[in-house]
Amino acid sequence: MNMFTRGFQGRRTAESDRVPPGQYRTDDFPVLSVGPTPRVDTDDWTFTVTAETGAAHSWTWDEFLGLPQERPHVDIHCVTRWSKLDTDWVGVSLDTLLADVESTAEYVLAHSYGGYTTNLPLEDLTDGRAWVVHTFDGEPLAAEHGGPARLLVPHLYFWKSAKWVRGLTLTQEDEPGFWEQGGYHDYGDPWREQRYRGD
Ligand SMILES: Nc1nc2c(c(=O)[nH]1)N[C@H]1C(S)=C(S)[C@@H](COP(=O)(O)O)O[C@H]1N2
Ligand SMILES: [Mo]
Repeated sequence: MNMFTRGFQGRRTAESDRVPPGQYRTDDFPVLSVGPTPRVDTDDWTFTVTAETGAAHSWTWDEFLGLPQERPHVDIHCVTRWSKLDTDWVGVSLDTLLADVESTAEYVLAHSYGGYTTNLPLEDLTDGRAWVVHTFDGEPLAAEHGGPARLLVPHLYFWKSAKWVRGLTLTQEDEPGFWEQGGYHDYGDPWREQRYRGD
């Protein structure tokens, strides 16, 4: 069986090795939202990056769709212990969205329509590790999963992937977001099981 699996998967890491400690694999896509689902019309949608200097770059929906598009194929890990392998998205790399932003900030607070926030080191949004995505599995991202667009930062627990994202604020100081203020880990690396503050 093991030989067969290895032959079938070629050089790819075995699926069991892609599920972090304390997680189980699911093929479902559970919805986890703190409050009601905001309904954001793409005509009214903007995405704004605000540097610590106050300088801001904004994109309308059409401008955002006009940026180079990438197709991340990634595994996602929710702190409530489900992991979903091989998810397919379309969206814009944060490398693209941050390219013209002058900043020496080290942290980012992501803001969502509806008021949710989450904090990350700026570094974790660069080098092809994070996107603002608008399509899941070939379909426009459903509102309950964060449509029109959400952050996708698959190497951290999924609460860092802010749904209905409307902007990023770059800051010198780390400012805890919604769940981080509520006792979740500041960083949230699933491979180190950083679920709660102190883990
Ligand atoms: N705006 C917003 N983003 C959010 C959340 C939320 O409640 N509001 N929940 C977070 C949590 S805890 C998780 S696990 C994922 C869930 O995404 P999903 O509902 O698409 O599975 O979104 C994250 N992003
Ligand atoms: Mo979560």
